[in-house]
Amino acid sequence: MLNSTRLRQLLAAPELTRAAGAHDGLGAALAEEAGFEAVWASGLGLSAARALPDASVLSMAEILQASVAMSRACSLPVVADCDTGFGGVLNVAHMVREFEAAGIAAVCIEDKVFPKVNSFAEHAQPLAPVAEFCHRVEVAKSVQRTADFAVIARTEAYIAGMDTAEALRRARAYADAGADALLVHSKSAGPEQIEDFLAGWDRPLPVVAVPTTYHGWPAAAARDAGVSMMIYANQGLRATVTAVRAALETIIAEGSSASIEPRLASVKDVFALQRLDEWMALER
Ligand code: SPV
Ligand code: MG
Repeated sequence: MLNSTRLRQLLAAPELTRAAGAHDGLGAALAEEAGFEAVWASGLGLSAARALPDASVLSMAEILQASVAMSRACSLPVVADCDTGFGGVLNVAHMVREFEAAGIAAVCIEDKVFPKVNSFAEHAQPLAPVAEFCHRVEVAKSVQRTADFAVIARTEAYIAGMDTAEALRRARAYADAGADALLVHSKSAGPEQIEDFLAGWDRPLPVVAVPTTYHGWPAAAARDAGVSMMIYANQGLRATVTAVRAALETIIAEGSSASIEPRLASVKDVFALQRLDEWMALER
């Protein structure tokens, strides 16, 4: 089954789909091992992995290559965070064809202005005009070659300080332009904005949420409120920073890694994630 078909099934099912943010194949393999149903190729994660800002610095080819590495490393569908679409509508068309041909299940584009900066950064978050973003969605949908490849439209209305009426106005327009799902982002401490949005949502499109700041919202409550997919976009990345920092600081402070060895993954564990045995069996 194509990854795109699998994602479509997940989004149509009554159960909540949980996607884990990742930035490499190892992160995708860990997402699958933990029981997630999808992988989010995170722009924040991919740029942070290179210690670069999430500010439209990475090229489409870099995001594509990393997304493919994640897709190869697991059997889950990958949703690629494609920011604003890497330029004009021609870039959007090229992007759709490349990600689709590479077996990525879906791309997500957001209604900010290129170059964008991460939604949590305390910088201006200007939005594109609705008609312009609708054109992007229409072009994206018009150039795909397989039926199930999905284009997820993301509104940053709340991120830009606008209200639910504006978030819904934008989301409805993107749905009517042909988007397959709608991601509504929020940086508030609780889920109230998402709940308000869902209360007014009157299109058949699945709604996607990213519980970074409203992390106390349980998956079951989100499902009951009408969310189809939750993207845990950066919890893995942040866990990595904490764990690596603590381990490396300990080695410098204590002169050895002895005290933390019980908490470190074994080399054997790493080999298993690399599927070393499967690979070596090819030689026999
Ligand atoms: C990302 O993971 O790059 C996202 C989600 O776009 S967020 O960082 O929460 O904006
Ligand atoms: Mg992003």
